[in-house]
Amino acid sequence: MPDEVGVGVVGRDRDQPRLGEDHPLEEPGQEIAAPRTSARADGLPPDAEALRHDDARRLVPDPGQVLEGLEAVRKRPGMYIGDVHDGTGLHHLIWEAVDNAVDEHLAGHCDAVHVTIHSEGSITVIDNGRGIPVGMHEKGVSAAEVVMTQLHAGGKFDSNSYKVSGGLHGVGVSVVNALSSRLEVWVKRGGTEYNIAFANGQKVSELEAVGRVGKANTGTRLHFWPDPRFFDSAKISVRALRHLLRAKAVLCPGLQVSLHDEASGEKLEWCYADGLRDYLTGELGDTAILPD
Ligand code: 0RA
Repeated sequence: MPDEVGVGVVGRDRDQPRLGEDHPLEEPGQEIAAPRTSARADGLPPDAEALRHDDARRLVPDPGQVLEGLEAVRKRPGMYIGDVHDGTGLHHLIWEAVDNAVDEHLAGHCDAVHVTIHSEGSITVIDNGRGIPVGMHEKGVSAAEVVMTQLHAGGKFDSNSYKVSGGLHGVGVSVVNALSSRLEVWVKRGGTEYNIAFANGQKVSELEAVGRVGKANTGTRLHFWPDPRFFDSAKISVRALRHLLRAKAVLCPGLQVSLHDEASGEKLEWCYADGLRDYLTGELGDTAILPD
């Protein structure tokens, strides 16, 4: 049904954050920093750094970009990911992770994204994009750590080579980290596999090389455990995910999208070489298509 496809692309515009999403972790009387502002509403110095490309096209921290830490997300998750009560917020974590793969696809660097819902409720999203950048900057912070711990206040990266996919986004994959009790990141890039881990948004192990891979074997694996303290319902709707992932596949011709639900054993896969045309042809079956 065509309206099912819309599930993934029509959604609440996160440029219009929901207000008044009180959260149990929030302490009464605390000032809440407004998200996505170009100046810091929280009074902290605007010296947090994002990433930019340097002259040699390496990703380096960009002191010009205003970022917020993850505390704002943990205080008011609903403002960043939607309703935390009806399950849609939980799905937004997965969507945010998947959209990074879609961004890589749109940039011409990724043709597969695999989502696994593990039986105990954690989620793995694997893509074969370029891999989250792993370069270090002089303060000893890796680019991967910046990506996972800094909230991008006004769009992901200003680099011309990296665009935001769905229009719903802009805060980035760091919200997944902010709202997960644990997050493990595995990056394959430049012939090396790296790992870095976080708990409750805080780094618990440094980015380190954990193995060698072929140079052309690149990509990112995110394994995260959504923190049940942030979500009233820990139940992931496989049906909703199915619709979203199929919509992503329809809208990204050539992108192979798969979903593995470990609890039921169900494995689904979508790839529409010719996008919407293939999808509609499949839906219409034998119905005559005019003009021919
Ligand atoms: C920042 C910059 C670039 C890629 C990514 C982040 C990236 C993030 C995620 C999250 C999941 N999968 C991802 N894949 C890529 C651009 C990298 C470059 O210029 O080489």
